Amino acid sequence: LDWKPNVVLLVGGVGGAKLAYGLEKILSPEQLTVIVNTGDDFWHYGLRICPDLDTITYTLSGLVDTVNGWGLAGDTTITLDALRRLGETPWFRLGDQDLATHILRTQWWHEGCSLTEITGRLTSALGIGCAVLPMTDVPVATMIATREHGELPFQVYFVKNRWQPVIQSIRLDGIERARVTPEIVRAVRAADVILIGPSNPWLSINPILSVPGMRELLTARQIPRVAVTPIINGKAVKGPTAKIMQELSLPLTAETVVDYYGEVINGFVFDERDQNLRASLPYSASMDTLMDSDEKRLALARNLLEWIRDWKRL
Ligand code: FO1
Repeated sequence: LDWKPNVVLLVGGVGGAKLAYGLEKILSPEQLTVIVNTGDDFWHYGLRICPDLDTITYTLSGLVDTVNGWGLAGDTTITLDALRRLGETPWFRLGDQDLATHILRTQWWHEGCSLTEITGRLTSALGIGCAVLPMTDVPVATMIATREHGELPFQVYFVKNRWQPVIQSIRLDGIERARVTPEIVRAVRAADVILIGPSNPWLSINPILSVPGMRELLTARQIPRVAVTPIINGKAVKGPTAKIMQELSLPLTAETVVDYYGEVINGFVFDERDQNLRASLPYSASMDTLMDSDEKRLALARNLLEWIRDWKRL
C-alpha cells in the first residue's frame, strides 16, 4: 500500500476481528487503533470477562481458535470438568489457558487499573503493536428483552440460550455514565479514515456509538467514515444479525444497515454479491467482503484503503 493513513476501526467480535487482522498486516502498528464493544462484558465466577476485547486480542496475536473465531487455539477445558465435579453446570466455555487472561484482568481491575490500561498490558504482552481500546472504561451491560424469558443479560441470551429467544428491544445498562476515553479522543482526532467493521450493528456497533460524546467525536471529523456490510445476500455471515433485523421488522438488506448508521458514515461497502444495491451516500462500492481466509482479510483491507485513497476530497 503506497498510502499510510491513520485508521480507526470500530468492531465487535469475530467479524470485526478478521478485518482488524487484515489491516494490521498492511499498516504499521502506530497507524491502527481498534475501538471495541464492551457491552458483552460480564462477571462470571468472580472473573471479569471481555469477550470482544479478547477475540480481537487473540486474533491479532495469531493465537485465536480459528474454528470458533473466539478463544485460544488448542485450549483445554479441564477447569470446567472440575467445576462439574463440584456440582456446577457451566454454560460459558472458559478454556484453561483463556482463564489466565481473565484472572490477570480481574486482579488488575481490583487493583484499580482502567480497562484501557489492562487491555494495553495484555495486548503488549502478546506482542500486539497497534492500540486495542475498549469503547469506554465504565462498565456497560447490553440487556436483551426477549419474548420468551423477559430481559436477559447479553451472554445469557447469546451463549446460554444460543440467541434463539425473540428480541423485543435492547437496553444498554450504565451507558449514561459511560465516557469516551482520552485514548479514543486522541486516536479519532489523529485519524485519516474511520472504519466500521462488518460486525452486528445492533449488538456490537450501537453500544460503541451510544457512549455519550462518541457520535459527535466521529462526525466532527470531515474524513472518510466507511462501514463494511455485515449482510451478504440477505444473510449474516455469522451470528444473529439477520435474525434480529427480522425480529425488529426491518428489511433484510444491507441498505437497512446504511440507514441505521445514518450520519455516522459517509461511505459504505456492499458485498459484490449485492451488486444491485447502491447507497444514498457520497461514496459506495462493492467488494468481496467474505473474509474466509487470511488472504481475503488482507485483500479486503487493501481494497478498502485503496478505494478510499482515491476518493475526491470530501
Ligand atoms: N461463544 C459461545 O457461543 N459459547 C461459549 O461458550 C463462548 C465462550 C467464550 C469464552 C471466552 C470468550 O472470549 C468468548 C466466548 N464466546 C462464546 C464468544 C462470545 O461470547 C460471543 O461470540 C460474543 O460475545 C459475541 O460478540
